[in-house]
Amino acid sequence: MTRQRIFSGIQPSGNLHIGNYLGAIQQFVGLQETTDAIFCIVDLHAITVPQDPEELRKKTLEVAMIYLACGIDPKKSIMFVQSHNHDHAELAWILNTLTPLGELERMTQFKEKRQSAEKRRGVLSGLLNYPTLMAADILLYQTDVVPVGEDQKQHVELTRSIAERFNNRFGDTFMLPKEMLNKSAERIMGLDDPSKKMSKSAKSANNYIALLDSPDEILRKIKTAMTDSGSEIRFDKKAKSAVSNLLAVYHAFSKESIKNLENRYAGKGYAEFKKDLGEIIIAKLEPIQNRFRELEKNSDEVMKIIREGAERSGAISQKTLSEVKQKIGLIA
Ligand code: AQP
Repeated sequence: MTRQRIFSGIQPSGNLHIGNYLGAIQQFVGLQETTDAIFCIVDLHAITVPQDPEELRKKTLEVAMIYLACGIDPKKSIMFVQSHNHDHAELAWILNTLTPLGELERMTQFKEKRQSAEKRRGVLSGLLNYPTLMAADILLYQTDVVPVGEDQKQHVELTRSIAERFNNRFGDTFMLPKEMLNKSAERIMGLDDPSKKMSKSAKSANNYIALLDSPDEILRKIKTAMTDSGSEIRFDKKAKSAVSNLLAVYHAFSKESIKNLENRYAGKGYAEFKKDLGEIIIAKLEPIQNRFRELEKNSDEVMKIIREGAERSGAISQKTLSEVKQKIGLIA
């Protein structure tokens, strides 16, 4: 039986946090054992909002090191930087010419990011076209499954309709991909605002626990994380959204059931619960941080891995792109 192809990406747009880890990277590590896995550092997506070039260079290499430190193994998967494989930008342009404006304007992420962009420098058309670039990323590899957090589900659905439209118009070309969510951590919410998802572009670093935060920083952020009225530690997303989010994080890291956690902390205050949670996060992140520090000393080796990854990804994407170009009438 042929292995399923999976593809996913992360933007080098800020400090990777436990939402990115639990919602995405942790799944990637397991999936590389049983699937044909491709992981991308989507730098072309990261420039759809105002960015600092020096920071982008630094963060791109940092995401590569975090992938490796979390357990992505280049012998089992392909790992590369999006802009190193030009097929992504080329297919994205072609897909843009086939995607109605209204479909892009309806995307929740665009609507949310547009609001903060408007306050700063105005909305860039790249932000609107983000989902067609993401569709190109996925469709170039004839991807079966896209492991993502819940916030990206709508973009995978759009990818499917773009692929269907292309297949109907030009004949069967693209696989129709499906999203795969990590049910226990599909949407980790912000520590300072449990009504919005944890996000690396949040205004305050108190919104998230970065994968590279120090133990002191982690304890401080958990200690100051929002809680709800009443001291009960109970999972109830509506009435106790902040505590429910902390319980979800606790469960995702410890694998202990929410019911067990509720029983264990019955009659105890937030302070003890938060202290234990902080310590669990520190213990889970410690080996990742240690491996990251080792990789930092070997950045040439990391560059070699991503360059080889770009070549290996290009060998696959080239086949799809050539077929697309031929089908839409571009001459070779
Ligand atoms: N809060 C979250 N809970 C669960 N999963 C999440 N992901 C992001 N935030 C959460 C998943 O992480 C992967 C990488 O995300 P991305 O870099 O493509 O950008 P994003 O989805 O827009 O995530 P951020 O952290 O909010 O970044 P910024 O602030 O730069 O936009 C995706 O699979 C995502 O679903």
